[in-house]
Order: sequence, then structure tokens, then C-alpha cells
Amino acid sequence: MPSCRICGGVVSELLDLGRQPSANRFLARADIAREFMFRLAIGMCHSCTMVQLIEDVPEEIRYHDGYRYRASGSATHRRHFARVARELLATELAGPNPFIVEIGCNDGVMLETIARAGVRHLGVDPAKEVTELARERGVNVLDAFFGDSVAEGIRAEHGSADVIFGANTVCHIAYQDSLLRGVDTLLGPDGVFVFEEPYLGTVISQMAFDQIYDEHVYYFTARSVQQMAQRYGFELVDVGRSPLHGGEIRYTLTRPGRRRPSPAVGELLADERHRGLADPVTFQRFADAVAKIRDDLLTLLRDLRDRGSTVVGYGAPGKTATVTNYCGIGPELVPFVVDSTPAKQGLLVPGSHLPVRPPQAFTTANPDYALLFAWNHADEIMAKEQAFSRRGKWIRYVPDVRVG
Ligand code: DWN
Ligand code: ZN
Repeated sequence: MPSCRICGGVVSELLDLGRQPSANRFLARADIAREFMFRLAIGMCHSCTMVQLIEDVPEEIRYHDGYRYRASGSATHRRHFARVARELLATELAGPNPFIVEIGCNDGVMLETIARAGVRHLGVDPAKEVTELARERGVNVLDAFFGDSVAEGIRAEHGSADVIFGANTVCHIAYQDSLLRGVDTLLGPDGVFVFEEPYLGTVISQMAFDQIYDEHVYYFTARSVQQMAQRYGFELVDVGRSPLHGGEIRYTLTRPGRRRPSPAVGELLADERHRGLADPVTFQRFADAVAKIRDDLLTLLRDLRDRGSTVVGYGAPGKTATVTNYCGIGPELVPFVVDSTPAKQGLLVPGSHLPVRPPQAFTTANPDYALLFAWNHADEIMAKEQAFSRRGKWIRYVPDVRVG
């Protein structure tokens, strides 16, 4: 039985999604022969309830210079992170000469607003292609994996931080010990560590099994985050909801006793107990529902193929790798997928090798059906693709398979 990365406890397996690639490692056809694959499965720790990958993928494979994800790739995200930045400027960064550090700043979609306000800031991210974009936005960036030694360097140069922020980053980092020691080193006595991440509660309620992939080492709940915080000398004092990625939770940690915990913490913990988010039975039901989605989606796509209908994939998020490799969806069922990210176009979806093309190819192909992989951006995409919606049909698979 694997042991927990956080507390060393025993981890029991909950769900196996089979052989899978690194989800955002889009590749050229010439690189298929040496493509990295691993067993994508999750388990829960009996002691601290942290849900985590059974096998993890080395950081260097996941976050390399050619990392393809652009956090500012949608108007929804740009608006959200500008709002987050304004909130921080009006609260935690309202004091004298404030300093904020963002772990995993990607292309600077959040720090851009902080920089424009003239506030001291530093983004830390190992993926050079995206940090270049951040610099072009006037953001100060350090090309590195955040951890305790990097934190010491930042503190020596800039002093302590009032805010350490992370978005869709903290649950991506296997070595939580070094990360939280780094936060301890860098954070000022009254500072806050704020991070918003995919929420296990949403993954379960929305059957969003495609949120499970190599980059997501941990699947946080308020309970597992609270336990982890206590282990490293912090206190969970607030939780909030974020609409991104189908519904995320924003956690606020401080040093113990520095802030009165918000009632929202107790309410979310109670809700999690009520929903059985640490109960293996919940996950057995989830695993059964995920298997049904696979069967229903495959049956539908095969029927459409046999009827001569055309299907094109819409959006190539990291989630696409999980669903296409788990279901065995290849180019014979979905000839290609379109995505607005230039860095992904002309490459193949990892593992299933669906070709990725620019959005115009969608209009040119004029398909009968569009399989919506970027379901968390449905509103923005529906607004864009009204012409298609009038004559074509959308296929969705989260929380169940439906056409409409
Ligand atoms: O956790 C993570 C979250 C933050 O983002 C990272 N590990 C990786 C990434 O996950 P993802 O790839 O699932 O993210 P998105 O935001 O769901 O990706 C959406 C994709 O859809 C992008 O590749 C852009 C594309 N897209 C598009 O082609 N047309 C998006 C919109 C809005 C569009 O109109
Ligand atoms: Zn544990």
C-alpha cells in the first residue's frame, strides 16, 4: 500500500483511470515513440484523508520550458484574476509598502494588475515560455520551482511577504513539506497564504473525473487542507468559493491564533462530513458513475461514426488527455480538436494523439457534432459559437453524457 506524501499514513486506492500521459505535454508525431506514460490512479490517506495520486510524474516532465497552458487563455479567467488582484490590493495589500509573492504565476494573469498598481511583487514559476509572457506584461518573475531554499533567497532580497498566493498551483506540488516550510520562511508574522484549487467536492458532485491528471497531485478538501496546515504550523482561517474550473475553493492560512477563523470554515467542514467526502463508499459510487460515462460516451461516438456523422472536439484542455485516454477515444472517433492556444496548435493531444487545430478549422469543417472538452468555459464558448449552435449539436459528458 502506498504511503501518504503528507503524513506517511496508509493510502487506499479509490479509482484507476489507466495508462495516461502527462496531460499538458502536447507532442509532435515524431515524439510519440518516447512519450511518457504512467498509471493514473488516486487514493485516500487513512490518517489525514488527503486524496492524492498513487503514482506521481516528475516535476521536470510536467513543467518544462515548453509548458503549453496559458492561464490568461480565456476572458473568464482574465476577469476573475483581475478581480482577485483588486480584492487583495484593497485588503491584505493595503498596508505600508506591501509585498506579494505568487507561486506558479504562469503568464502573469493575476500579477499584471498588481504590477500596474505599483505594488512590490514577485511571481515564481519554472516554465520559461510562460514566464517570458509574464515579463512582457511588466511582471517581476523568478524562473524556479518554489520551495524552502528559493523562499530563503526571496526573503534575503525582498524581505518578508504580506501575501503568498497560488491559483491552481499548490495542489500541483508533490513536496508540500518544502513548499510549506518555504511559506513559513517567507511569510510575515501577520501574513496570509491564500490559494485557490480544484475542489474534491466539485469533482465528485459534477462527476468531473477529467480534473484527475498528472498535474493534480492532490485533491483538496477543507478537512485535508486543515490537517495539512496544522502539521506545518499554520491555521485554516477562511474558505471561499471561486467559479473557475467548475467550482473551486480558496483557502486562507495564517499562523495559529492570528485571525479569528471565519464561520465558513466550520460550515464547509460540516458539509463535507454530511456529503461523506472522506467515505470510501462515496468514491465507489463515483467510480461506477465514471465508468458509465465512459461507456455511454463511447457508444454515442461509435453510433455517430457508423451513421456517418462528423464530430469535432472543442477545446484541448489538460482534461482532454484524461477523458480520451480513459475512454479510448482516438482520431477514428474524433478526427481533430480545435483550441485557441497557439502553443497547442499543430501538435497532438497527449496519449490519444488527436490533432489540435486552430479554431477556424471548426468553422471550415462545419461538423454535425462538437464534443465539448473545455466544459468549464461553456458560457464563453456558447457565446462565440452561436452559428454552430443553431444548426449543430453539442456533446457533453460532465456530469453525464448528453446531446443538445
Ligand atoms: O490546473 C490547471 C488549470 C488551472 O488549468 C492546470 N493544471 C492546467 C489547466 O487545466 P486545463 O488545461 O484543464 O485548463 P482550461 O482552462 O480548462 O483550458 C481550457 C482550454 O480551452 C485552453 O486550452 C483554451 C481552450 N479554449 C478554446 O479553445 N476556446 C478556451 C476557450 C474559452 C475558448 O473559447
Ligand atoms: Zn496522510
